Amino acid sequence: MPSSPPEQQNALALRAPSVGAVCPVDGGPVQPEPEFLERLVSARRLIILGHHNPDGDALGASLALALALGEMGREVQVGTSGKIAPNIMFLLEGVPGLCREFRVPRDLRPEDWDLAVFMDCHGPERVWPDHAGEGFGFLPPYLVIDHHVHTEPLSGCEGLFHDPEASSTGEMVARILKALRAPFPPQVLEAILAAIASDTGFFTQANTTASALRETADLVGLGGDLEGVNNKLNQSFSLARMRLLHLSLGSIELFRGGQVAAMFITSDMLERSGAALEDSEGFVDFPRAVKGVALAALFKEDGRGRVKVSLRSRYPVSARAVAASNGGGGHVLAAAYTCHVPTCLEAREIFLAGLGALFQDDGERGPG
Ligand SMILES: [Mn+2]
Repeated sequence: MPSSPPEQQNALALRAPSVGAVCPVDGGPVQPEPEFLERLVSARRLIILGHHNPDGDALGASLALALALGEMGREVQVGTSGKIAPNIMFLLEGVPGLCREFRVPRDLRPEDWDLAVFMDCHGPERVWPDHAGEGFGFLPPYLVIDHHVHTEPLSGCEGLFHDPEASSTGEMVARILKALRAPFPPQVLEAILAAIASDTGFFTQANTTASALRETADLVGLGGDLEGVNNKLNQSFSLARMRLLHLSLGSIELFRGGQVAAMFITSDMLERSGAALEDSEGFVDFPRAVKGVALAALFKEDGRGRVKVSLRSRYPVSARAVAASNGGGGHVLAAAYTCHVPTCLEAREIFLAGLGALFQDDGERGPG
């Protein structure tokens, strides 16, 4: 390597330290704007809404914000639509009445609320997807707190706290509560930890950033109980879920030379196991765990003429791109879409045909 003058070496060293660690002196995670916080706390009566079929992040982040704002003297209701996964129902213990289902947007009387806050999604069309065509102009003014990549513009939104780099909406709520100097009682700690743990696969996925771990460390320092959250989230399943898992695991098929895995939950499997569709939370991680798989799909018959498809991928394959080409969306490595056919078999054919040139087709490998 030719030697360069000392000053040039220094400049290079400053620009690109390739060995050792340089701690960033600025940067850090995106913080909520003061105007956003002002809008949030100026409301007296708030309705906080997570996306349809809330997961641990949507529900945990919503409850944490609601509990903290309640402690600050606000009148707060958490609203959900669709089904709450059984393993996150524990979050509702000890907070009777705080969370209630709003089956359709008309259940929500806008005159009852000064402000709505949409959590872990970009607006009302993600809370009531079946009503998107009707418009939501009658809703109260609203804010959005979300870490998903938004592909469509937000209409009617008065304030946005958006950080696609955040591990979870729960992590963003922790930043908000710190900025507000809000209290962190045990139930707020539990709800935020459950939210971050849910969205990071209990701190194992690529979105387990330094910022997510720092926020988690602060919550544990305040008395947060990670072991307790793990026991409730991951060690409290029903026997029906285990029976469904047994049936579904037997259905795994590999395609495209073993790079694509598919797993199925049919109406028949649900009937035989006695489980409900929401008992299948996390099942898609099993086909993804097969060595060599870069894209995993879990097909679920919903009994109403549709098949829900959950996708997980490994870098550089984008689950989101596959979901988007089928009318869905999500994160790069975790996405979903709905296929408007009644059976897994039909949805599988459409899925495989749509993969196009994404993988080399070296022939198919199925069970047996
Ligand atoms: Mn989330």
